[in-house]
Amino acid sequence: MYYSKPIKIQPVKTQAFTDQKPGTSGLRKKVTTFKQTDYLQNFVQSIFNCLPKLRGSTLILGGDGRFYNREAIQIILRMAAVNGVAKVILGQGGIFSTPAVSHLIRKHKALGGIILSASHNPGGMDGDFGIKYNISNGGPAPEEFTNAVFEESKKIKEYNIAGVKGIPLDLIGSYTLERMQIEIIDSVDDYAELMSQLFDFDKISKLLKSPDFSICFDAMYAVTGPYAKKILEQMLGAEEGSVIRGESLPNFGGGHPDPNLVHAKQLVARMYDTNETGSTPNFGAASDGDGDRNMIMGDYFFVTPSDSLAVIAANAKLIPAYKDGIKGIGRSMPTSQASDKVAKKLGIPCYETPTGWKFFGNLLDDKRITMCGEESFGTGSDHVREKDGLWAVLAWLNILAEREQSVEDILRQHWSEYGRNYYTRHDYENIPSESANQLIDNLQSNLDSLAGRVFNNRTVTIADNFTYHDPVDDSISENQGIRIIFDDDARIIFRLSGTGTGGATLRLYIERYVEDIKQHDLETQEALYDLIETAELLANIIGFTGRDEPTVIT
Ligand code: G16
Repeated sequence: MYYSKPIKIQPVKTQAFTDQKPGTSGLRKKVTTFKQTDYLQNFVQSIFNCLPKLRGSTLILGGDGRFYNREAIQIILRMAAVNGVAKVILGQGGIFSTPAVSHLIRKHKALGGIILSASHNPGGMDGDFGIKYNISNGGPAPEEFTNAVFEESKKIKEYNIAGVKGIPLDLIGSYTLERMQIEIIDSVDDYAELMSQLFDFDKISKLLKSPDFSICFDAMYAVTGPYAKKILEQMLGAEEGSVIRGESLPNFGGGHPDPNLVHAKQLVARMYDTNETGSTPNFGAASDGDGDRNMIMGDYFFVTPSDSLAVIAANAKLIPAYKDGIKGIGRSMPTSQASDKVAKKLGIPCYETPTGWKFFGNLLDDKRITMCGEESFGTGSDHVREKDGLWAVLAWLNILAEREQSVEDILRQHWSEYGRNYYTRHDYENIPSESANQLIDNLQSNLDSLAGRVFNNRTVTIADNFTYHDPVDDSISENQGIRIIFDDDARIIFRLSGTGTGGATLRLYIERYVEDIKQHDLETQEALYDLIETAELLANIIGFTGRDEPTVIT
């Protein structure tokens, strides 16, 4: 046991900051911003001040291991200790993936959890850092709470922090800080145990040990490395080396831990054999900084996140945890409508929510949906209240083990049954916020005149800014993205990202549904060419941003 020396606490006087407004998923800023005197402390105290049940509570704490993770953990522990928290369950070395925190909050019936991550944003001393509070259902705090924290952060005058040194973070065991108990646990064990309860590990293991089947999982030097090594290699028997870039590094090896075709270059090279080794794995996947995102690939084949959700939902009964069927599906508004087709066939509802996992929480808690997903490489189910990268990987492996077909064959069969939703997202990153806002304002002011107009032979049926009415708590979220919907169900959507830290990112989402199997072989950008042209024209992207092409296409 390690006991810190108790000392008398005096609140520390502080000046409020005006920029601590949480975005799509918590507060994300440059490390340099977080390292300003009192910046993190103010935000943490603001969270604590908004938690009436904090005294005597248990909190889960951990982060994705990015630069500043360890210092931030020590600060939060010292603050929790003198703000009345009874117990903190902490991941060894300060590490937990986001879905692991969500699981532990639920398992221990904790008041909530604090996750330190800027997700897929780059790390390192000039990179990004982030902090997010998850509530007792294990999910991200709803807007009502994050708005209250922001209001608190603008008027905060003092915070409480123990004047003791921190505790050693790397040794599993029980510690005491002031009167608060700290339990340091293995970061992976509980999560791995949960996965083994959901999926058919015997079947997956047989597949992974078969000489005809190999996988490549790219952990992008981020948090999932140890999780994937333990689950895929040690527990399921995938060949050693199946997990690449599996060490967790504070700067993610200098890369951008975003699992997409642009940033997961090493995985893409293997799956398309661009280095001409003469062999490709049968299945490929990548996960992001904090382990909640996933990208799924077959050999020479990319599965869009929207299709991935649809395929997992359509095949859910093949997975032990969902063998009795699923109750409903949730997807964010910009996510393709592929899962709507599955829901229709299954005779279950499909809910359309704004971007942000927090909007699925009520639907999951109310048992209206079992699975949900987003175009932004997020997929998950009611097993936790976060999206879950490795869960999606295991779901796919379980389906592959049952169906004994390739990833591509499964997709082609899916399209032949449900039709294909061609889908792309174009990101214009780091544009001046003023230009981005002007572009959106301009679009907004033209919306009323769009219905009925014809562009490239399509007639606009709906042009609006998406408003979500939560069917569970009746809350209303406005301005969630501009939608232009056409008479053939094609859609063009514009919104500004809520997760960036520099300037603004314009996201343009394009979708077109094609039922005819003879047209399922088009290249995606080609299939959507006329809609992309219409979108650029409608928004005058070049005029407002000066950019004639996106920075990232997924
Ligand atoms: C977060 C949210 C997701 C959201 C994504 C993109 O993911 O949890 O729900 O879809 O951001 O948001 P935006 O388009 O506003 O950048 P993560 O993985 O960054 O936590």
